[in-house]
Amino acid sequence: MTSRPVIDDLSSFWMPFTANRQFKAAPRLIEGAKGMYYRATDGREILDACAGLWCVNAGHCRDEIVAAIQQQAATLDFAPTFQMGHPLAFEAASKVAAIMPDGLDRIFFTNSGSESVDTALKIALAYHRARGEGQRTRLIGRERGYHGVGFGGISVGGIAPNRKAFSGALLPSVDHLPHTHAPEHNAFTKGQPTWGAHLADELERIVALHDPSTIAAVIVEPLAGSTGVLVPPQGYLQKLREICTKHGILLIFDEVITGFGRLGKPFGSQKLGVLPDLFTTAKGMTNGAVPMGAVFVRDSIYEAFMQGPDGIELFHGYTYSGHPLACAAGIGTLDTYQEEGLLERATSLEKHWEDAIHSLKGAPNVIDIRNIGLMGAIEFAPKPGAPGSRGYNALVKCFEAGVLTRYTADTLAFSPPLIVQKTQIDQIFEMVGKVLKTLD
Ligand code: PXG
Repeated sequence: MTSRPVIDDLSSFWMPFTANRQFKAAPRLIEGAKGMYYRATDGREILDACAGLWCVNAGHCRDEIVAAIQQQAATLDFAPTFQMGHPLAFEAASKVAAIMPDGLDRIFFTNSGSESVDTALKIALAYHRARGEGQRTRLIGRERGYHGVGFGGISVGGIAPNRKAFSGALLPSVDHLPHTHAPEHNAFTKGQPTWGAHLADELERIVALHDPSTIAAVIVEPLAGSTGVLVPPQGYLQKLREICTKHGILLIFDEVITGFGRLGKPFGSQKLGVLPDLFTTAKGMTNGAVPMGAVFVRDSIYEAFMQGPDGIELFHGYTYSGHPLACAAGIGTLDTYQEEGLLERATSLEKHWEDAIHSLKGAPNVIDIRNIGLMGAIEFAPKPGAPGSRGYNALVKCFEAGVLTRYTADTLAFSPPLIVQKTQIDQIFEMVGKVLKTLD
């Protein structure tokens, strides 16, 4: 295959979550990838310290996944899953159900994290209605939560800029828990902070305010990822679980980032020791190779839908739910994870990772470092008069130095592919350390 020439017209593509003018004036373009590395269009190798966008958990262009997608594209490109089926969708669902905690193995396929979130919220509402509790319509999210960009997701989400332009059209009947970020108590904590479990008690206050019988579900990321890796305080998720159970409220964990090995167990809730009633996933499910997401649902929730008269039980779904290419990619990905022990590998690297990232304590402007599993974040003091500029400049300079990171406001986030070697972990933080010395 001949490679295409590098494009010089950047005008048509309206880039997502990007300062388009800034980017197009000084683009950073990637044209290839293998294993732990991207290749930029100028030929430089870039060490991937964030698994693309938290999704390429087995590393890039893995042979088994590539072959599975290629073969599937030539065998069955598309088949409907509305009133029809194709075997791969059932196989993919069963395989992934096998790594789920017992009792949480009914799977609704989507194409993204945003769709997974909106699907989970709709299942929660429809579940209560199916059981004769249709008055439970209220949803509780959390400040700083990121649940994608659908109207449901931004309504329960707590990222102010993502809501601002749409504030007149958000879902009604939503309330928010306070976020758990408290650097004044928890700065430089390794793993889960000891301070902050009481923040979950706010749920009792919100529940009492609205009356428990009106509340359908609470949705949180077990660990808030894209807002800057906020590790939940010890005991916090347990309290949320207890309060939800007490009041008959469904607990939804958004595991779009923490799913598929990021924290050293197949799912974050297993690492953190609390099981929700529904999970949302996407990212790591197909190693980023084909868009796919899924909602995992407790058997008892699924069964509640199967009690009525015969007919369509849930009026919801996507043309591409269970798309053959995504299913092939998902099966190839799961096989790769299992053959290489990747869903647990973060556990054996966690200490090395923790030591490496915390070695940057004391670097200029660093006010907090936090980590768990193979995730971590470095937070900077905002530059007076220019909040966010240190985070953005750090991202650009890291890319120039040869390492891909993510930033949100003044926080740099890290989540490398789970195949990362210890020497590469050391390289990541050496390069970042050098960059931090140059930030103004
Ligand atoms: N839930 C969570 C917890 C997420 O992190 C979504 C839902 C939405 O997924 P989709 O596939 O619709 O994008 C996400 C996505 C970042 C970054 O830079 C994070 C996400 C997406 C893009 C960038 O931190 N998270």
